[in-house]
Amino acid sequence: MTTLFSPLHAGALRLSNRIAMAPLTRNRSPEGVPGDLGVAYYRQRASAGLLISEGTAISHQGQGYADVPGLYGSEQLDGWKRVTDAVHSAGGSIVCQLWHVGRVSHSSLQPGYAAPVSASALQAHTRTYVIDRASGRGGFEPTSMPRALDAAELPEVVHTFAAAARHAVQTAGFDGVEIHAANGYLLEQFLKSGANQRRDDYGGSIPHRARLLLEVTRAVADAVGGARTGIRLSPVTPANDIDEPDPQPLYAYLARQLARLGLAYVHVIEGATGGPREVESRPFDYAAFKAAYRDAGGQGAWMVNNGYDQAMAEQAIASGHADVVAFGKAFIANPDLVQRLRSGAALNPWDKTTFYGGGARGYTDYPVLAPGQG
Ligand code: 8OZ
Repeated sequence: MTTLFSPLHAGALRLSNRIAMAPLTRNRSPEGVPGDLGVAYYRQRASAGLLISEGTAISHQGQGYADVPGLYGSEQLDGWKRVTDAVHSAGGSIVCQLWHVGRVSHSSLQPGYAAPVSASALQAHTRTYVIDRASGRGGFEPTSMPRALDAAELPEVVHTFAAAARHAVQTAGFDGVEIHAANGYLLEQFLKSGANQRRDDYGGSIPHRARLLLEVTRAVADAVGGARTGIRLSPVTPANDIDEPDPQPLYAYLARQLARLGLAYVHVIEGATGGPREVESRPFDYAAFKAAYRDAGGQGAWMVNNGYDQAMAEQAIASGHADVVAFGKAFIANPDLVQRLRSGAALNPWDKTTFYGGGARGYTDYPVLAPGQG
């Protein structure tokens, strides 16, 4: 019988179990460079079947939060290489989450204090995390008004995703990449009609709205191989003020198109990211979505996320609902989550106040089970 602890080949990725660490923003990489603490944090969690890095900006323009890591400077890539070396030495696998926030940014985080970019000049009613340099204090601030990207700029966006993917794998030593196409960031701003009012070939119909996402995914798969490429999707999340009134046909189309690209995995956030697993006004049939992918020949691993506890995760694997389950907050507080789930040991509770920013506290100091315990 397949369980959470059964190994899995997902494309070129080798998972020692079906428990993934979800991508988790931690805001501890000044100048976008992961440092010693980041190395320790990921190494501590290397027993996950797959570590997915925190969202990592593909460009300065793609930055939307203070002190998140990047992939566009050599020091950033060197910092990540130290992380991936540590994870590999500990027997783990790690992919890099490729992130462009689009309009979910603040001018103070943009090159030359410019306006952030999006599909349309529509401001998101959401907030982003900035750090006041004078006082060193962090806090959430409203996002800035974006400008609409010109169609002529989109090839550069696609190219930047592909270049970041190549750097992640070839220079920084990641086993693969995950395209962040969820949670109201740039690719969802094109995909979902609530943020896209374009009248060109990137707005309007489903194929037009899905076009940028698919161009990016093809380019990334060409750069590093589909077998080293995953994608994260969130069909109904309202995160960062995004909305799609009719997600089922949109995601059915995506499923059919993605099925052709030979991806390692598809990672689906079920419900509202970090919140309820059902969004009342936006019913969604996840089984139909997955069936559309499989029926179109998609062979990537199916990864699910959002509010799973052990019993739900075991059921998801046993029933075939999913091949892999990603855990977020539980991994923040339990570096040895795999061992704890295997042995039935109690889980450490998480401390929300140390999720974003700060130092070792709430990052690398959660206790692990003593040898022989659990
Ligand atoms: C929480 C805080 C900041 C960013 C996401 C990258 O929603 C994020 C994120 C989450 O995907």
